[in-house]
Amino acid sequence: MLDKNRLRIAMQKSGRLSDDSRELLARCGIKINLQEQRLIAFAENMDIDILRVRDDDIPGLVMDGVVDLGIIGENVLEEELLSRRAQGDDPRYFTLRRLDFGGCRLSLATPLDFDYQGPESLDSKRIATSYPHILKKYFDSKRIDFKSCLLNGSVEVAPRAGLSDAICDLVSTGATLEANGLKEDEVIYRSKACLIQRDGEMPAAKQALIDKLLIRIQGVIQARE
Ligand code: PRT
Ligand code: ZN
Repeated sequence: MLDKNRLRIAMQKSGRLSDDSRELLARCGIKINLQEQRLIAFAENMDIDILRVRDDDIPGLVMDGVVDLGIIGENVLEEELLSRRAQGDDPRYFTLRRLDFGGCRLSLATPLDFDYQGPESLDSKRIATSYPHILKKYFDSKRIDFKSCLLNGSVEVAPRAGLSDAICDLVSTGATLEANGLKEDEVIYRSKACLIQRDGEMPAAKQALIDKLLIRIQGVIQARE
C-alpha cells in the first residue's frame, strides 16, 4: 500500500495532458524520476507520490478519495460527474485551479452537406460521441430529442460509416473535422485542464503542502502569461 502521509497526485500517463502535467509539477520543484512503465513515481525531495493512469480514471480516483489531487481535462471531469449523478451518486471534489494547457472545445459537427440551422436541426437525429452525458445535458436544456451512439474512439468517421447523422467531439485546430468532411456547427462545452482535490479532511501537513504547491503553480502560470 502507498504511504497515506504522502500527498498522492494522479496525472495522465501518456496522452495530450501528460507532458504539460509533468512539466508543471517539475516547475513546481517536484523532483520525480518517471520511469516509463511505472504506475507510481515517488518524488525525491517532497512527500509526494505521483500516480500515472488513463485520464478517464482520474476524476473517479479523486471522487472516491483514492488520491488527494488530480490533473484532468474539465471535459472528462464533467462527464464523470454527470455520469455518477445519473446513477444517483453525489460525487464531491474541489477545483483548486484551472490550468493553462489542454484547451479544447466539445462541438457538434455535421457533414458538409448537412443544412445546420441550430441545434433544433438535430431533432431526432443520431449523434455519435464519447461524451453522452454532456451531450444529453445540452439537448435537455434546449428541450430537443436526439439519439446517441456511444463511441470511445473514431467518432469522426461515424457519419461517413453510416453510424450517425452528426458527431459531438473534441476539437482543437479543426483539422480532424476537415479531414473527415465535417464542419463545426456549435460549441457546447469549453475545456481546459484543471487541478482538483478530493473532498474530506486533509491532514495539516498535506494541506500545507497543497497550499505551497498552489502558490508555486500560480507563479509558474503567471510567468508564462
Ligand atoms: O489514454 P488516455 O485515456 O489517458 O488518453 P485519451 O486518448 O483518452 O485522451 P487524449 O490524450 O487524447 O486527451 C486527453 C485530454 O486532452 C482530453 O480529455 C482533453 O481534455 C484534452 N484535449 C485537448 C484533447 C484535444 N485537445 C484534442 N484535440 N483531446 C482530444 N483531442 C482529439 C479529438 O478527440 C479529435 O480526435 O484531437 C482530435 C481533434 O484535434 P484537431 O486539432 O484536429 O481539432
Ligand atoms: Zn481517455
